[in-house]
Amino acid sequence: MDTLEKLKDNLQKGNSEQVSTLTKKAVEEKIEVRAILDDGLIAGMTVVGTKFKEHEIFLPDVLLAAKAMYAGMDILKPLMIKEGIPTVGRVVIGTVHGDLHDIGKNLVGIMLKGAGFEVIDLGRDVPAEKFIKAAVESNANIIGMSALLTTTMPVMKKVIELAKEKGVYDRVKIIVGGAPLSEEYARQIGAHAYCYDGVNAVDRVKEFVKKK
Ligand code: B1M
Repeated sequence: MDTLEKLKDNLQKGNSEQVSTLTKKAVEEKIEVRAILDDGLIAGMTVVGTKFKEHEIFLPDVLLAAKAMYAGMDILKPLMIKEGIPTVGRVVIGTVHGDLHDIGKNLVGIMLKGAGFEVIDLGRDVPAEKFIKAAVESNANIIGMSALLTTTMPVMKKVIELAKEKGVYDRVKIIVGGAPLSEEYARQIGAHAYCYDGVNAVDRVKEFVKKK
């Protein structure tokens, strides 16, 4: 088994210490950060999701896997954020109200920081009003929302409606992401862009900031 396969395997088992050690090993082996993320950590988490859906594993196992995912991300974070890049725009980011999934949102935040954006991370379970207030107070260019549950996707629409009501919608671009979302859904609720992963989010945000 190579290092990435071991990483994927240990993430599934929720072995935080092993995940930390193997992530360091992968970095030492000069494996690209993107590959460590996609083929090691995210690949492991995808298997966890499938097994959880099929009742092969249970919530405590998913929690352990999430903890292990953070152990790996802690190693990669400084490598993903390049130093000394000037701020090219400001993004308010958060996981919507009722939703506690923040791994994807945090990854997107790290990548945006790495691309030179100032990121104001509101965390998870964020009420609609808080997104709007933070965007107004910080004079942000972008609001980014994440949702991982079909039951919390509609909260994004609430935030967009509130942005329209408060006159924020025309001067701030709203991006949305998360596993259950789609381009179609984003269009339906009036988001300016759907982003399928962190790299895509960085590209879309760059486009918006350039156009301003
Ligand atoms: Co839960 N969970 N979970 N979970 N969980 C899912 C989402 C689920 C699909 C699992 C399954 O059944 N297969 C399912 C949802 C089903 C549905 O809605 N139809 C589910 C469920 C049901 C639940 C609970 C209800 C379980 C329960 O209590 N019975 C519960 C809900 C709690 C709540 O939120 N209120 C719950 C709880 C949890 C944990 C707390 C244990 C844990 C989260 C820990 C944490 O985040 N700190 C957890 C986890 C880890 C998962 C899975 C296994 C993995 C999610 C993840 O982190 N993926 C997940 C299954 C799955 O998605 N395959 C599942 C890795 C991450 C890098 O990907 O988040 O998709 P992702 O982010 C990607 C892109 O989507 C995109 O870029 C990221 C990087 O590539 N992206 C954005 C995301 N946000 C973006 C924002 C952007 C742009 C791009 O712009 C702003």
